[in-house]
Amino acid sequence: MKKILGFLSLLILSFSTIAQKKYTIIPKPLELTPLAGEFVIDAKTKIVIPKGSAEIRPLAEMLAERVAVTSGVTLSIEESDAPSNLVPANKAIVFAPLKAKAMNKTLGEEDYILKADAKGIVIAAATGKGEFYALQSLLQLLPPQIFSSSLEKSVKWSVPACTIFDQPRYGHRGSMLDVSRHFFPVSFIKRHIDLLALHKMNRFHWHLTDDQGWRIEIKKYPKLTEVGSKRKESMKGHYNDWKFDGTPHEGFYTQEEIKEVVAYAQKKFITVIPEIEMPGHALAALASYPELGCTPTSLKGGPYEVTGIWGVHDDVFCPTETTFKFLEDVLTEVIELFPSQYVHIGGDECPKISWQKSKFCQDLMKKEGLKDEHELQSYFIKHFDKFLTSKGKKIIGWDEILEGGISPNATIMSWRGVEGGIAAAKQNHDAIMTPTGFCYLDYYQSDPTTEPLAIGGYLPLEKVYSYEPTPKELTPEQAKHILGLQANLWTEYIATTSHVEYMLYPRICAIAEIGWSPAKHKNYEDFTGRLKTHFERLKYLAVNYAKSYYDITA
Ligand code: TNX
Repeated sequence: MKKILGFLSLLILSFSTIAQKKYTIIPKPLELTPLAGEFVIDAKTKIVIPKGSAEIRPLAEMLAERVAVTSGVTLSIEESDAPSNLVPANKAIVFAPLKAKAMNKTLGEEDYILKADAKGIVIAAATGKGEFYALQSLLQLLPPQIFSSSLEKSVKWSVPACTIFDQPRYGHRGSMLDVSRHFFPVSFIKRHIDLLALHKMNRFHWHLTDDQGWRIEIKKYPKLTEVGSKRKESMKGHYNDWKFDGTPHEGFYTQEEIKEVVAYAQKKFITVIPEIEMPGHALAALASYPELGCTPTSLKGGPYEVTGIWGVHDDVFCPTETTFKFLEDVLTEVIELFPSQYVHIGGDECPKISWQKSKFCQDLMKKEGLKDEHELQSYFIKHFDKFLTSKGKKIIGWDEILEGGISPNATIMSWRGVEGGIAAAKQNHDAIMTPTGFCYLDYYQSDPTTEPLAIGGYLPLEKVYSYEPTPKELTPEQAKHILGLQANLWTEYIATTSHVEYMLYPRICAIAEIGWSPAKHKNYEDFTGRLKTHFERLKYLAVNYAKSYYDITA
């Protein structure tokens, strides 16, 4: 008897794991109810969209395109008057627009419902964005070959039956890419955006300026790209033991290219947030326009140069009228290009030496009643907070902008740990969490002796996944200021696009799940179980994910 019971429970267990394996969506949906059966896409399947919906047609086309490329079947797209019935039928995949309530839920702008059974599929949302996320889930319910770029023979294009109600936990699910230390072409930025969308991430923070290169065309100041986007050579090797590589590095995005990327991201429901660094990390700008520094030449004595050395540099923007006018002009062009409500103005790692040595700065501090250089930095940031607020924008700054007094409308990006985010929330300011210990994907993900050279640190996948963005010490009211989290990729040691992907994947999948799924559902084993199928998807997408992780899911 015991033996039979044991055998039966083993059978049930293996059935349930098989059942679980069919539903391997990353990030994990809020509610997913497995059902028996499956829907199989074939030549008779049609896609139904609401009549005249300019927003939904492209989503139907995206689905049809995937199916056509991988299966060779061309699905018809039909318009219907009222495809708002939530009962799957007629071998159709129906995009149903829902205004308010459905399945006793009130749908927010990123929420969706997906129902699949043997008769068909209905995906429903109140907005195009919700429908888009439903589509991402539908693609992940299909076999991984759906992501292939060529015809995949002998695949059964089945979707396991289920009901999903899904909703994100946080509003900011971001990825920051540093294109200053190394430049990456528009084609790669678009691919990066596609992959973020697959993971239901919604913010792309584009770090466009730094000491090592200015990467955005500004019409009024052409030297920013003529001079500032080029450096003679770069540091090679680690801090303790480095040489110059003797190879020039350059690149920038024209305004036309920026517009192209922003429009592309919009179609994938991703907001692009530009970052223009100030007052520190400014050497590329100073090399282009030396009058923006506190001295005519660099503190070392020679001319300002776009540096190839990583780290923090002492030459920074001087808070003069000339600099303020320059940065206002730059930001005026920037906000024309980026519809994002937010503009990131940097604010991190600004050494104060040049300000301490400058008579102009010391006089300005006396005149304005500023007691130290931190307050001078705050005066600088507040000026641009006011400027951008007057243009209807909001600033984001790295957590150093808390020092010397926070700007009235600033959102804090907490990177030197979580304290900045906590302090911001306690002062009724919004915060985005990007602590180095959990979100810095430029850190080693495995044994440094076998990994490509990285900046340092140690941040394996499991540690990333363990991150909880809302600090316990906040009251529920204060916790509302935690807008979400972000994976940061600084690229001092990352020179190629395939290396970028190696550092991002799969760790950014964990960031995506933390941003989307409720904390109470967090389960590392379950996540890595789903990751096994996700690796197949990434393989078909030709993503150079870190293969070392494959074993953990075997
Ligand atoms: C600190 S994070 C920086 C970057 C570096 C990064 C390397 C931040 C706001 N500033 O300039 O690239 O560390 O991990």
